[in-house]
Formats: sequence, C-alpha cells, structure tokens
Amino acid sequence: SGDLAVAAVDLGAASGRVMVGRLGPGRLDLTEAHRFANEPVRLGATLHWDVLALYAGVLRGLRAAGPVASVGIDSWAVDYGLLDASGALLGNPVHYRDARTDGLADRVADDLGRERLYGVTGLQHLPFNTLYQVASAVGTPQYGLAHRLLLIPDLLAYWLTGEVGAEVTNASTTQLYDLNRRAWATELMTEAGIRPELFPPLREPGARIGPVLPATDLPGHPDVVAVASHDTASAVVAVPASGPDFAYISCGTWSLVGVELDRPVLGEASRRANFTNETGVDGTIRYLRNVMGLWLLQESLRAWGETDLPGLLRRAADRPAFASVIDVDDAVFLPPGDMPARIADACRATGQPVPESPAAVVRCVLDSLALAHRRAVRQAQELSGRHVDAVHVVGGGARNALLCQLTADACGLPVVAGPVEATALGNVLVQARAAGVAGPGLPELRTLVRETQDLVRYEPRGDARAWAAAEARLGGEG
Ligand code: ADP
Ligand code: LRH
Repeated sequence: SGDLAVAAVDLGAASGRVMVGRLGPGRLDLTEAHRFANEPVRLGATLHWDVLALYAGVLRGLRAAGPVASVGIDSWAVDYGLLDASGALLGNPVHYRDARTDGLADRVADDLGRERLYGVTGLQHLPFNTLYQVASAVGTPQYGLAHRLLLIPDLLAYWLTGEVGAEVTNASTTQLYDLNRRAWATELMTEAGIRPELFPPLREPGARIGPVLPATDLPGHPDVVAVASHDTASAVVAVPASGPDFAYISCGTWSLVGVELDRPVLGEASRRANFTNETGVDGTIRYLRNVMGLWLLQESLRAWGETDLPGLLRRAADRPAFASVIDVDDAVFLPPGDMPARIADACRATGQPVPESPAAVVRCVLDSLALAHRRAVRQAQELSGRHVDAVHVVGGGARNALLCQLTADACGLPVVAGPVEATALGNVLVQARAAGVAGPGLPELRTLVRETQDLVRYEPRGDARAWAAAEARLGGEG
C-alpha cells in the first residue's frame, strides 16, 4: 500500500515512549513500540536526568518499532547537555527541578531588565529557563570546556546522526531566543556572560537532519527529521480543534494552558500575568501559562507508594468539592519531595482543613488544578483578545475524567478530552507532512486527528459562582 510508517520518540518528565504512526488517506494509527520510566538521579546535591538510560530506551524502542521511513524526537523543554570540542558529553544534564538556579534566576532577570527580557524573548519568568541554568554554570570547569550546548531532543538527534542543530520551537523556551528576529539572542547572551558560540544553527520543524549512523545498528537507517521538538509544541499541533476559537490544556506533568495566536502579546499586563509566547509550527505563537499540573498528583503517589491511580480517582470523585483549595502555582511545590506534607502546610497556612486521607488530598489537588485552569483560560482570552468556545485537554490528563469534568465546570465551557498521546501524534504529523503525506496546513492536520482519534466531550455543570467563590478564597480576581 502507499501507507507511510514513522517513529515518534516522545520523552516526558514522567515516561519516555517510542510510538509508530501509520498514515494513509484518511488514516492515522498510533501504536506503542516501547515505553520506559524516566527516573531522575540525585548525585551529591544535584538532580540529574539519566540521559544514557533515555538513549538506551530510544534505541530499544526504535528496534521494536520495525521499519520506518523516518524518526522524530521531542522532549520536555529548557534542559540541555554540554559537549566538549571532541563532541563528548560533559557530565549528565541537570534536571530543571534542581535547586542550582534558586535566587540566581531573580538576580539575573533584574540585571538584564525584566521588561526588556520579555520584549526580546516573550517568555514567562520560570527559575529553570535555560538562561538561568547556563548563567549558574558560567565559571565552572565544565562550562570552561564546553564547545556546544544541545537541548535534549537535539542531543539525542546528535547521538543518532552526528549532526548538530537547535530546533526552533524548543529554542524558543530557552529565554535566549529572540522572538522578533527569529534568531539566537546573542546580545542577551553576551550580557549574561554566556558564549554565543555554544549555540548551534537553528533548524525548522520538518527539516531533514540526516540518516541514523551505522554505529547505532538500527535497521534500514531511517532519516531523523526535525519535528516540533518541544513536546508542548507537538501536542498543540495535534489539538483536534475545528477553528481558531479554542483554548488548549496540554495536561501531563505540567498543565500548559493557552491559545494559539498569529503574533505575540508582549505588553506589561501579559508579563505580569506570567504568560509566555513560545514558538509553534508554521509561524504560530503558543500563548500560554505553565500551571503546576499533575506533578502534584504524581509526587503525592510517590510519597504514598500508591500505584492504583484509577482507584484513588474514584474515591476522590466521592469526596465533597472545595473542602480545601490551594494555589498550585506556589513555588513551594516545584521541587521533588514530600508533596502531601506541603499540601497540608498550604491548607493550614490559609486556615482551611488539612485533607485527612489520600482521596481527600487528591480531591484538593484536582479542585485546585481546575481552578488554576479556569484562571489561565480566562486570562489567556483577556490578554490576547482571542475568544474561546471550547477547551481541548490533551495528554495523560485527558484520561482523568474527574479533572476533565471539573475543568469544564470551572471554565464554564465544554471540554473536549483527547488525544492522550497528542504529543506523539503531533510528532508523527510533522514527519508525515515533510514526506508529503499530510497537510499542508495545521487545519488539515487537525482534521485528520479529529476524524481518527477517540475524543470525549464534557459539558459544564453546576453553578459557576461556586468556582468564583473558591477562587476568591485564593485571593484571585474572581
Ligand atoms: P508527561 O508527558 O509529562 O510525562 P503524560 O502526558 O504522559 O505526562 O501524562 C502523565 C499523567 O497522566 C500522569 O501524571 C497521570 O496523572 C495521568 N494518567 C496516566 N494514566 C492515567 C489513568 N489511567 N487515569 C487517569 N490519569 C492517568
Ligand atoms: C512539558 C514542558 C513544558 C515546559 C516544561 C519544562 O513537558 O516541556 O512545556 O515548561 O516541560
């Protein structure tokens, strides 16, 4: 048949997977070839990614995938590896939840000027932006030896092909990328004491990177193709919307909540609301806010040693609503550690009852996350002027029926949940388009997703005033 098979490597903070996408006329199937845990390792004081374990998982997955025409790689944003002049990796990449930028991020932002930083890069202030991570490394022996900096998907592509480059959607998350000039922000780098030569040439989603090296011993030596290598950018490609009036929540470890625009929003109100302008495919802007997301749930399960998530969610659904709500975006929740204890502290500090069981903690997390979704969807509309009549929830969170329903209720809008593997689908679609088998535009790619993937619709229930009252308890603007 004329069908195309491609492999999508999608590395999330919780797990990595290699998926095979098969496309034909009106057809888009996705199957999982291999899934592996992504477990960070603390070495001394520093939290690292186990990047060689991830690479091994990628190779194993590509072998299990069988023959494919091409391979695309995406991962979480901002993190990177440093290479020496021979191309060898200098130390294990550091996890964005590591504490080494604590305090420093604020100092660097103040020194460079926050308004100006926002005007050039369009990015929200997050302490782990690449800018601050690299600034914290300047002056170390490792930094002194560094010849190249490669973001995680570009590092894996380099190991597979020997080619260096920086894919733009992910480059746009570094706070070292000039949104207006669509180039590295070399002046900012120099002012921050960062060497611009570290950063390789930019490449666009859809560009061919090169064939996999013989030494990888992969069958057929497929081409590696640049996709939207920032996982959130790939997820947004596969949002099954039928027009422009939608908000999306890419809901996994993080909830990335926003709208898709043609041009950035760079005003002072937007900066203060900490909305970001990340680069999407085809010249689009992903105007969104990072909400702490299912990290709170994942890290609670880890603390309890609990593995039965569906059972816990059923019990949480039976708990009363709004018993206690917390500000999920509080920086205290960012690092790994005892999450239930931090949630209890937050309830105590705001004079609310401390959730007394795991089911009650989960209910508190989901009510609070839905509140944060409500606020971000509202602010995205107010700040951008884009009207929204449906909210698309994609990613692992689309499997959480309680969260999807609460989000519909809180936003007062229908939620369309799915696809769960939107990121891998977006990765597959950009490869398929590069091969001339899908597209040409985002609307056609999204129609293919809408017509082939399982979606669940949640209508808003109840009284939105209850949500406004809950939001007021957090000091929100109602
Ligand atoms: P990431 O890309 O950040 O690794 P995912 O998009 O894979 O994250 O989403 C992972 C999340 O999906 C988990 O934290 C979990 O809350 C949720 N999830 C996974 N399976 C289920 C399930 N069966 N029911 C409800 N939620 C689920
Ligand atoms: C989601 C994500 C998000 C970034 C974060 C570091 O996986 O890429 O878009 O802000 O990880």
